[in-house]
Amino acid sequence: MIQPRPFSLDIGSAPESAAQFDHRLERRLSSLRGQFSDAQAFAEKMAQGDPVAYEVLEILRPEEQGELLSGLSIVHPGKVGREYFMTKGHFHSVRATAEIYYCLRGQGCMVMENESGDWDVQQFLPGRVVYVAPGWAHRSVNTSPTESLMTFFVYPAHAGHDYATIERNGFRKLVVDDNGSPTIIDNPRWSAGARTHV
Ligand code: S6P
Ligand code: ZN
Repeated sequence: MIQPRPFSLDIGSAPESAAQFDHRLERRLSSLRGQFSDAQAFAEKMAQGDPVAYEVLEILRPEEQGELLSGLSIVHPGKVGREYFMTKGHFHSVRATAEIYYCLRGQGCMVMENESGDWDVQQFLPGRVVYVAPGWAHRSVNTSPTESLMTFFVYPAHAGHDYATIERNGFRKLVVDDNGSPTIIDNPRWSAGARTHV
């Protein structure tokens, strides 16, 4: 068992010092297969290699109530067709758990939706906090053409992850590049009928 002990992290001055983190997860574009609306653009991008779309640096703690999990999410710049590189996105398995994201670098947005039919998109700018309310699925999108989007996240350690619900239909909304401007559009693949509660 990891004994509860206080600790501190330097994320303001040296967020790239990965040595502070216990675990590094790398997600390549292939792990987002089926999530981009332009299948041909996805195939073309994959033919050029399978780039790292994002990384997650985590502090490991016991996944139990009372603890908090925290770390850095780093979404690299890139596009598949008109859609920007993004995270897979998920609901928390324990729906009644929230999450805080603090943007350190870059620009982008957090796409969110709940199971009551509501959706929301909040902008990420350095210094801005985005609050993901309990019951809201969330996906980070990097809208910068050149810079990685770096955010610090913290959430209850017993939250768990439900990726399957999002993998089935994606999010209701997509963020696409419209002549250089990030624009929110409906996801043609999303259908309310196919959505099931877990
Ligand atoms: C976990 C938290 C983040 C994400 C990370 C990658 O609850 O929201 O650590 O895991 O931003 O996103 P995803 O959707 O691949 O887990
Ligand atoms: Zn989360």
